Amino acid sequence: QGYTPAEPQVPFEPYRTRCEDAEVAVRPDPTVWGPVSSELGTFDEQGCCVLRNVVPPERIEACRKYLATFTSEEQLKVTDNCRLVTEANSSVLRSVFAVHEAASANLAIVCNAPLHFCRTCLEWLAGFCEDDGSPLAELARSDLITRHVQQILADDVYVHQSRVNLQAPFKGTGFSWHSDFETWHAEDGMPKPRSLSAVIFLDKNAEHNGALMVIPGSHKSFLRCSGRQKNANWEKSLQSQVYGTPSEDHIRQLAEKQGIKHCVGEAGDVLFFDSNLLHASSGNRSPFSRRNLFVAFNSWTNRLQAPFYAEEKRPEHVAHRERITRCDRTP
Ligand code: 6CS
Ligand code: FE
Repeated sequence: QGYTPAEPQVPFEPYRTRCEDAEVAVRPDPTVWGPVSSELGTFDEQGCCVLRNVVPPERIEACRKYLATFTSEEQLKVTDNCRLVTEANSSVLRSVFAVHEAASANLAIVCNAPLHFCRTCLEWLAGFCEDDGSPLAELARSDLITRHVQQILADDVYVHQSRVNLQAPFKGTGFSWHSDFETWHAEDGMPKPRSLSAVIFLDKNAEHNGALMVIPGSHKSFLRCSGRQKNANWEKSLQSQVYGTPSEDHIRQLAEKQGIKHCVGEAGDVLFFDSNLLHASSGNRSPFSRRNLFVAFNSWTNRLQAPFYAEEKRPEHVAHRERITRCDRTP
């Protein structure tokens, strides 16, 4: 009898992307990983869910006050702090990263490259360190948020990325359509979409001030994106994303079938959305600000590996892989 050697096992890569052939593929992984309470009823089917009045007004107010220190005139002159991202065509602040960490941890980030930081910048950061408590950090890891996250992901969780997106009045330019997981897989090495974002509304979110738009149910597909970035793509992509944006035909195809929904709500409401849900936001032409605290949680068993489709990993303040701690688990 002739012997036929077994075919070599090619590992199946369901989340292949940044490739030649953009296409709509099926997500083989679950969308909720354990039993969830009825409060989170729409999460499995739609990939998102807004819970009302989760955060008390005093805590929202404390976050707004703290944030004002970042957006002061004085601070905006300090453009070399890597945690701050401005809009592409102006010095208007767009995002502040790593806000779930205490101020002293943030100082440590910039001190990795002390030569690049001017004296004003260091003095300003040192000022923060005297008062290490940050209401944003407390809120990001609070049980108000994490108990829902732990339920959906059915695992210990940690913060993969956090930021405040400001969508400044008149000036905010929004975000083009994308799945977060596509970037986190390609550029950060996140194996599976066992992750999600909690968006804490620090202001009212309405259609006119840049509320997040989603295609409900799109988290069940995986849209492979064409084109491979050169390195340090993140410096540009956080202002205006080019690589990792699905083809317009594929977005249309899903939106025609499943529609587009604005995730609106009041300050203190919290939106939870799957890491693979297609979302975007228009700019903010209204006179009202739309500040949101985004906290992306990943499952402890799904921690980052080497990037799947990028030469180098992104910096710690954009994708945490070293300074991570499990969030407390409530019984
Ligand atoms: O880069 C990130 O991690 C996030 N930012 C953008 C512009 N797209 C993907 C993801 O949401
Ligand atoms: Fe996103």
